[in-house]
Amino acid sequence: MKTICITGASSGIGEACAHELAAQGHALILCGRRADRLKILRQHLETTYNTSVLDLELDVRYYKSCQEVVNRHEALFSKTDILINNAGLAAGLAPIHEGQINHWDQMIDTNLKGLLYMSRLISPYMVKRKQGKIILIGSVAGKETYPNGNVYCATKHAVDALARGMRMDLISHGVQVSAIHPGMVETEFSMVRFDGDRERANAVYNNMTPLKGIDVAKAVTWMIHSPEHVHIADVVIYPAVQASATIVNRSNS
Ligand code: NDP
Ligand code: 8X3
Repeated sequence: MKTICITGASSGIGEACAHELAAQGHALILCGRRADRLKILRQHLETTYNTSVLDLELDVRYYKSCQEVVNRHEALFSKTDILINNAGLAAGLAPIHEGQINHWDQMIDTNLKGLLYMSRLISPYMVKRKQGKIILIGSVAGKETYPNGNVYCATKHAVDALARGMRMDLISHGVQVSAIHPGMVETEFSMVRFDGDRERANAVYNNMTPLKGIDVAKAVTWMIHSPEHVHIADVVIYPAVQASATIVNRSNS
């Protein structure tokens, strides 16, 4: 049984990870801004799997909030075996000269700074115990760029760079850093990106079968449960019909 912290557990990939890992008997710390959702999820996981779950309302964009939460629950956070840095979003899809500053701030503050804050606060406990895994949820957008993806792609490229840099810094301390880079996953991601425009969000997955959160969660559990001598460092996972950020075969569905 491991103690696992998941950021952004209130929907999508993070929520799927919570289900999968609770089913395997792990103790969970679930973070996100939507406290109501996390509470319902905690109750469901506790009753279904009889496992220990702590739900924490947290906006990872604010270092002081992250610090306060980690300090308040230090007894638990100091035992974190695995940190899954999943909280993130794309806001908008616009050419650079039309991009909205508030979108850029939100993506940079969440995808990049939030990941850094949580890693900075929790990794010292792992270093002290000489064990731990940090899993970053990157994206195909961190391996390639695509038109109008500019700032989102930049944040995910930074996640890719951080995965490599953090891996180098922490390996001698017994801590592994891994990254998973999914292609298209049907979650709330596109609804968030297009600010609740359901038609636009649904069109992203027209005539193709995207990944589901659970598909990424399975890759996470594969990383977590790999043998002691194995470190799965970097994984790209696509839907069967996707070949790159922009190449998707929509002709066979
Ligand atoms: P969802 O929108 O379904 O989930 C995003 C999660 O992030 C939610 O739980 C949300 O919780 C949380 N979150 C967002 N902002 C914050 C914040 N400031 N503080 C704390 N939590 C936050 O999308 P996905 O599950 O798809 O996204 C999860 C990750 O996967 C993201 O990093 C995304 O970039 C990445 N990804 C997604 C892909 C896709 O196609 N869906 C493909 C590749 C990568 P709340 O709103 O309650 O705070
Ligand atoms: C999410 C996948 O292609 O919309 O990271 O960037 S994509």
